[in-house]
Amino acid sequence: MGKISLYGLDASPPTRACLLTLKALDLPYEYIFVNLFEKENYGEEYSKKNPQHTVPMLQDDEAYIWDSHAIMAYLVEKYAASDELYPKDLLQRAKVDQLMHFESGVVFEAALRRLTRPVLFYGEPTLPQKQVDHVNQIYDFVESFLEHDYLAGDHLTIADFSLVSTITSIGVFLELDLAKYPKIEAWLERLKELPYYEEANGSGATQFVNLLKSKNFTVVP
Ligand SMILES: N[C@@H](CCC(=O)N[C@@H](CS)C(=O)NCC(=O)O)C(=O)O
Repeated sequence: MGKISLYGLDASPPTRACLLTLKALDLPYEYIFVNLFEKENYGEEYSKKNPQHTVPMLQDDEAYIWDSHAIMAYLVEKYAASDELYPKDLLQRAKVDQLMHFESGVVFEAALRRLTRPVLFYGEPTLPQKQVDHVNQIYDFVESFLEHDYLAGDHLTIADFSLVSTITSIGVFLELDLAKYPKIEAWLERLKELPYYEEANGSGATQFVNLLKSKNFTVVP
């Protein structure tokens, strides 16, 4: 086995999705903090390794991979004893992939990043109500996806890791009304039972929420 390093920071949801995967697989790794606020991800060294400048980034010996979904899939394919977290069965895998594309395009990019960037990086004091309301649609989607105990079926997959990282963060913009979303509530409870949940996602999600709250942004019509 090669040496694995994960570049990222706990407040970053996709970094946490990868931490959950590393912990689930019980893989030894070095965790390298990347200070986005000091623009370390735009430094010469980092840019050579990841020209998209994003975290997380995985280093496996001499190889560099970025995008949390690609990283999680790679880790399971290469190191897992079974394919449970990322099934080889074509249909089951398609279900996991469709959820990860949903997380990437609809949840992270179109909602979470769109709301976070102006407040966190550009000091924007307000956010438009319409953009915030969009979060409701995401909660509706996830509730409707949850036909089983886990998102892609009756067992845990990397799609759960991906979506739990963003769903536990986006509430800082529009709180998740648990009474309205009982399936999401039960799913979150299930994930919180994982012995590595708090270390890999819980504490980082709290950091993210507190960071955003410290900016005192308001939502305007
Ligand atoms: N789809 C990517 C998103 C990665 C991403 O945008 N990460 C953010 C932090 S949460 C980042 O690196 N932002 C800094 C930048 O883009 O300059 C993934 O899943 O890895």
